[in-house]
Amino acid sequence: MSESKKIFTTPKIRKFARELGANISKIEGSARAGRITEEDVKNFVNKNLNGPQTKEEIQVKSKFNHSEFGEVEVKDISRIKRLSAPHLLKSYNTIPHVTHHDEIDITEMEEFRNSLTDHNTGEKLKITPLAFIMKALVIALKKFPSFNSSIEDMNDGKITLKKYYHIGVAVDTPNGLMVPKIRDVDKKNINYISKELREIAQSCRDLKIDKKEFYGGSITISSLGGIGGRFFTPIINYPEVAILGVSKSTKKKIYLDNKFNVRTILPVSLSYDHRIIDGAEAARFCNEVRDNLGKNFAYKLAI
Ligand code: CAO
Repeated sequence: MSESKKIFTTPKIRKFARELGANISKIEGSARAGRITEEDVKNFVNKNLNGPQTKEEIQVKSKFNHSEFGEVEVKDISRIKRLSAPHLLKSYNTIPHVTHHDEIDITEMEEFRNSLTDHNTGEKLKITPLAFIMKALVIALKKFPSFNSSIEDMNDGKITLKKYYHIGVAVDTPNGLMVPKIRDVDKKNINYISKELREIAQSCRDLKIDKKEFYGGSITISSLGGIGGRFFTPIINYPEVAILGVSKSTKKKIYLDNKFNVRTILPVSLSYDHRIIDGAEAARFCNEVRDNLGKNFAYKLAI
């Protein structure tokens, strides 16, 4: 394909291709006058996913015939996994990731969360810890705007700083991982955010969500807190520049005020794009999130 080939498509399709990590200049358009459609982008992504790319890959692939070693079953990989694969690969291969781990004392936050009741019925409110974390994150994003940014092309020397606070949340579904956005978290209270998260996660699991909900985020939270584990290294959701991994909180004995105390400790793992964010800035950002969930009681303002 020649370098000077004209590309006929809409800005929306260009954006769609970019989000999937597909090079639009390599896609053949199937519509009138060679116009590239959304279907062309999907076909291109699928084709590139299925075919080995290099001689080495072909060699490695042909080395294994797993059925020689015992019974196997070959199944289709889900469509969502196939669509997200190039996106993940692009992030992993192009962004220099560093992951900063920290532990946050959320004892008071948990006491506060568990004390919340409905004004009318007096019943205990069921609010996910994630709603508190989202609020704490937004306050930190306001103080550290580079975490709420994107770079399209390092060579053009430009960074886009976002003035909105749309937090992506990784949702585990039977079909694979989806990352819808909770929009304008700065303008919503914790109870509302918690409800919205429940509803949006259900829509993902029922495959009843519009794909536009997956675009235009500030930063992503990947929470394994309801499942288990301690610390992991989340992959940044390109074109964002950071992602906060949240693990399961546990009770720990901590030396505090000259004695051992039992405290609730939340492990977090912040992966960031080292081209934009330095290690010291990441540590300060994490301190800010920690203080917002801890001694600043910032979440109390957001009820
Ligand atoms: N520590 C301890 N307990 C936690 C916790 C944490 N960090 N986070 C949540 N919990 C508790 C919740 O309070 C809830 O307890 P109750 O049932 O007693 O109320 C329970 O764990 C289950 O939570 P949940 O996972 O159903 O709900 P959530 O709001 O915490 O999370 C969602 C919502 C959509 C993020 C989650 O369901 C999910 O899909 N998680 C998986 C995400 C994933 O796969 N990430 C990895 C991607 S790879 O980077």
